[in-house]
Amino acid sequence: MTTRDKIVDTLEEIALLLELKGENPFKIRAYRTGAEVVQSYPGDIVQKAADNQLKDIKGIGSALQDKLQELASTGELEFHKNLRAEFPESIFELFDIQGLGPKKIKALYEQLGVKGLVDLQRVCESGAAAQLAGFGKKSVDKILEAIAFREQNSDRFHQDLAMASAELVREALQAHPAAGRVEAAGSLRRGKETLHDLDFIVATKKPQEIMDHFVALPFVTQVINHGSTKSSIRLENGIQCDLRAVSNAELPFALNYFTGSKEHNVAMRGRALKRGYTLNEYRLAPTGDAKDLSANIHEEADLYRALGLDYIDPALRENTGEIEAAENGELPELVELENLRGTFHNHTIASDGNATLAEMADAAQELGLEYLGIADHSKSSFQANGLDEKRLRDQIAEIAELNKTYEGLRLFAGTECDILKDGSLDFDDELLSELDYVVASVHNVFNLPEKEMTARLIRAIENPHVTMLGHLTGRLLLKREPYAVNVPMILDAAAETGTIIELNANPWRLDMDWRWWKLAKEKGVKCAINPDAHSTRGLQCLAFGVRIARKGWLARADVINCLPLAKVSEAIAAKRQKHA
Ligand code: DGT
Ligand code: CA
Ligand code: CA
Ligand code: ZN
Repeated sequence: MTTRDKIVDTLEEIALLLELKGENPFKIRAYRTGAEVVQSYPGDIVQKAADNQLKDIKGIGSALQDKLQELASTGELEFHKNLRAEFPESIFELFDIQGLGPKKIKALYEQLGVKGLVDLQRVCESGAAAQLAGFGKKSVDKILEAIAFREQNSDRFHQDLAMASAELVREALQAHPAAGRVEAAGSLRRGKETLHDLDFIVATKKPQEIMDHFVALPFVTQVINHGSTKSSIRLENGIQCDLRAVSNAELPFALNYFTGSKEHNVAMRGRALKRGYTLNEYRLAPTGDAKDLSANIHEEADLYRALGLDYIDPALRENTGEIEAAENGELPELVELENLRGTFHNHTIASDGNATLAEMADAAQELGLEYLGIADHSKSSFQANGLDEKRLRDQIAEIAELNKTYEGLRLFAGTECDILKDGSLDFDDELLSELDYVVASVHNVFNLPEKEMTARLIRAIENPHVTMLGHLTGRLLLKREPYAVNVPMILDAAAETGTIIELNANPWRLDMDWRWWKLAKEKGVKCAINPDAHSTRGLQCLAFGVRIARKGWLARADVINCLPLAKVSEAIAAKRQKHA
């Protein structure tokens, strides 16, 4: 059976391949839009497609309807297969390289026969790539750096892919009649920003049966290890998944151990020893005449209690003070997805998004949000079709009109304003003052020395119209390093001026990094969890943002988009008013 994800992936792949062929942009956009629609459609779109019932769905033209029917009913698409056959499989590797878009990939492929990463490295090192129009020595050096970076990180994955895969595995395991509790562990459960492999624990009386079932699942492409209580497989997308089978009684200990982190485990074991116990993945056993507590431990919470601790949420298990806080009853009550009432920093077709204002607003309402901030790019981001003054003023008016038509949803008019090289902003203060809020972000000149970059950001922070700072370090996880910036100095400036810092929830960014949020919170800096959505589906990235906020010890009170509409309106106006 075809899944929704498979359809979405296929449509997106077609769009990429058509770009490589230099096809008409409208045609390409039709596939991208189709992918969005399929992804976000509330009903069973796979069934509808198979039944050829897509006629009334906006965003799916007649040509696409036929293709979707074929795809949904047969699991394959002739058109897609033929397209793929025109290019080598390895061509997709090139899309993971920072600085390479479809145009450059096309030139490399057609003129130098570059079929994948190995070829790319060769033509960059030989000097051949530098001869191509639009390349040059500098950009070739950058590509070589990007290849090295990619290779260093080739065994790690982003959260979105990992979570989708984990869901698949969990369901397949749970389906086995001998499976008791099935729990995700490891970095997935801790909500790490990128992951190396997935770890699952299953409670069962028949471990061998579960292992045999696991290694034979339909999406397994490689069996790395097949044992009687532990096995490892590789999924179609390259992700490794480890499974351990334990008894019911062992489950809390195994779950705790395999959730990690290693550092947290070491601290827990040390604590147990001091209290007269050994702790491992199977049990907590008295070493001397301490009382045997095993009979009382059914859940992880019981284990923490046995060691004199409050229950520690997996997000916090990085040995960065959580054990001391748990001992003293000082753990924060972490923010939850359900606490979010709205969000800022979202794009529309006016810049580089692919949904209209109204489509974004509808999607936000469907998610149950009370407010949605629109922050399209500013004019210097011409590559993202940034708005100039005139277009932004038109958008402000359009948002005001739309606000009259919605009940229960308020749109905020904002901008994602470029911070220019010297720290000045892309729009003047007069225009900025007409907006409800401003996200200020760096989108070019990433290579300044730390001191200059920090001064650049602080200058932007000192502008009373800058409500929040977007994606603080510009990193693209597993693709582009963060630029150099002194984060504590930025936090001080933000605290002093009342500037909010964004937690960009896109799984490629997750920026500002979770390791800094505890410090930010101590300094009184507020967080905005922003999906940086470029589509209606992009709004769902909020869930990734919340996972990272939890890793950063943030509570509801630290996150401004947990505020109801009236309060958040005050919060985003506060800085400006202070300086008026
Ligand atoms: P990853 O896979 O690199 O994204 O991160 P993890 O944390 O999932 O690491 P993984 O899969 O190697 O191991 C899962 C957990 O098992 C880890 O978080 C803690 C526990 N663990 C693994 N090896 C050791 C070890 O040598 N000592 C201790 N104390 N715990 C370990
Ligand atoms: Ca892991
Ligand atoms: Ca593992
Ligand atoms: Zn941005």
